[in-house]
Amino acid sequence: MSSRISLSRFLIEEQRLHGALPPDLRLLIETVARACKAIAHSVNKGALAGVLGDAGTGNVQGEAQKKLDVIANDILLEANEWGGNLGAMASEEMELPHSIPEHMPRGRYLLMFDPLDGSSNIDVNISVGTIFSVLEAPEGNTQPTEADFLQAGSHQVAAGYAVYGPQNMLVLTFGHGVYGFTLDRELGSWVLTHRNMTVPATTGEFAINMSNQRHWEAPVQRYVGELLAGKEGPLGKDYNMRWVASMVAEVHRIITRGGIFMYPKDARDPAKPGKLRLMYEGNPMAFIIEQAGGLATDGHRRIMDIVPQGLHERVAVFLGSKEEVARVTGYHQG
Ligand code: P6P
Repeated sequence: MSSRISLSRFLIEEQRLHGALPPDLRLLIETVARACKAIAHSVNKGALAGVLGDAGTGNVQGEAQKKLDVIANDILLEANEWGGNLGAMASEEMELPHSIPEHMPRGRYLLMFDPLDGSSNIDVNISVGTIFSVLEAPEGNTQPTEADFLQAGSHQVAAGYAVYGPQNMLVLTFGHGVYGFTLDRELGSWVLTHRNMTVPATTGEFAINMSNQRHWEAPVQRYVGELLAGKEGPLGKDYNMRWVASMVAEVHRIITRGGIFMYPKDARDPAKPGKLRLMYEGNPMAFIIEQAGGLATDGHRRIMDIVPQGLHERVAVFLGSKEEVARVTGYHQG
């Protein structure tokens, strides 16, 4: 019987066999994974734990917070304060970075997270998730400022997401491929179930919120029009469409069976390059998708080449199967 490989064993073997994982980064990942287990527990209990519905508060994005947004954020903050491997954390839910308390040990890493992505789906029982990204503070600075977070996504040393769905899964990369773990709820452990996850290079499936069509830029209008034209159109094949309104669920589907996910710039707010957040959604998902052989651009350039100007910077996102992402990027540059 093939022995089950736990997350801890996988991380130690990565560290020992491939030297791919410094011990303090391994400990950080284990801490985040443990926090995601606690979040999964609350999400899975739902109404039984009285955690559905609105918190009655708003976040820095001006969005109404769900109770579980706040719960998930608090779980991640508390879990990561004592480990000694972080200088600071930044959350999509909070305006400023969260410093490690003075009496706690500090380290060289910076952790960013979207504690509960897609939380508008919580009350209707559709998959949601946690997204996280890890950077190293410049010169290992253990008293980092907001400016220390403003590094291009190509500087990430690790990224991952947990998807809370029919299965609870954790998907990780450290720059040496993408690995998936499924939560064994009886044992409460993440078990390696998907080695070297790879995005199929071609696809017949696209994901976009069609209700925004009239607000898209011309290249997107043209590209989506050609997808919808199907076999009779210039692309010569029929496409299917999906939209879950939960980026984690979309990315997980795409990394599993291919696809292209798009959240384009919207003419309703010309000042904003897009809806999604570069640091908490764009960069970690771009790292994972690229490590799985896909592409991730803002329509013009590689998402991971963008140098952020602020913690909550937005970005247009086109990511997934490289044939389709290259095509839509070509339309922007044509
Ligand atoms: P819309 C969730 O709020 C999110 O940030 C992503 O997870 C998701 O892909 C997108 O926004 C959904 O946006 O405008 O379709 O509700």
